Amino acid sequence: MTSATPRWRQRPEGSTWGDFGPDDQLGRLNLLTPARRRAAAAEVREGLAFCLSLPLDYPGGNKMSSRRHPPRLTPTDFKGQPFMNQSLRGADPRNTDVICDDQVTLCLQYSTQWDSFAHVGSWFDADGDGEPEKVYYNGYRAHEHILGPGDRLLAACGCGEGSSYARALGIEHFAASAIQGRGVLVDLAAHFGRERVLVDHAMLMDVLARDGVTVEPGDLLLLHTGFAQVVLEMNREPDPAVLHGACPVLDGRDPALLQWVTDSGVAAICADNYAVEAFPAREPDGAAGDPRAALPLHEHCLFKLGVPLGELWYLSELAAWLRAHGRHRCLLTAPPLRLPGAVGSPATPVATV
Ligand code: UVW
Repeated sequence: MTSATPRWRQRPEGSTWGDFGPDDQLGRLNLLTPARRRAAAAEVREGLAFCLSLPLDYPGGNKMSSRRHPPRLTPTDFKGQPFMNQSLRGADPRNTDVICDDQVTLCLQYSTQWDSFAHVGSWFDADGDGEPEKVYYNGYRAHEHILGPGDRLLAACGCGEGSSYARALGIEHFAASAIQGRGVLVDLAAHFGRERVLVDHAMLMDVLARDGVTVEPGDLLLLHTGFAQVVLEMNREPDPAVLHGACPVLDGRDPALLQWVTDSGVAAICADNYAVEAFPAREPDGAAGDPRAALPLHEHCLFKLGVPLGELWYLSELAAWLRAHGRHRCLLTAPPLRLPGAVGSPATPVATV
């Protein structure tokens, strides 16, 4: 989506807006260059592949988030007939074919998922008129680019009343970029176990040092916390009381941690927990009434830097294999659905070692 006039006059402090081009919609995924993909491919030594997705009907139910429901499969309809186990003999008695054809109602951020940059924006005075407005990465606007029910421009996208549609920053841009590069796994679960621990910058650096993990610009960071394993063990009946207190989470309120995300050059952060960071984040220092993000790591990554976040990935088998073999890296291939206008997407990421 090219712009005749700049969408912003001032950018958030510490943001990368404009650095990848005035109309960029990929952020740090721009760092996944051919050279970096070749380096990632060099991590393939055994030819073993790991599926990094949960079954998409996990966690189960909607107790973890009342607005997100498990997928619901139904058959497509053909002239009033559900198209499951349909014989084609009706069309021609010689036909031996039996056909099934289905559809799904899918909350795109229910299970293993990517967050696009349209997932979290912020109130920010991008046009410098002294009044904040609702904006997203690189200055794309609510109601002009990111559309929801009641937005006039929905009709121009061919969307019906009550629809939503990201005219910019939709997940299809990530899909078209393919998201393939070097995954670097940090095994927080191996150090902190299954207790809820807020991992700040110092703790993360300690884990990196103790495990000899090096993170380089353009790496896709994989944070193994063990949370998805606990979810799996609950067998589609998640206990929110247990899960809200389970496994390490990043302390998104730690400025040093956010600065490390900036300085490290990571292209994306993917975790096997619910939101990568603690949600709600701990209360910040300073006056209680000061504006602040409830999800500060989301704000830093999705809104300011252009660093995609992956959530509820399944990393336990990969983490165990890497640990057993004294390795930390893999080739990671993780495109979302190429679904135009969506703000999130399930993924079936594959790690190859
Ligand atoms: C929110 O629910 C706002 O975010 P996420 O699913 O990315 O944790």
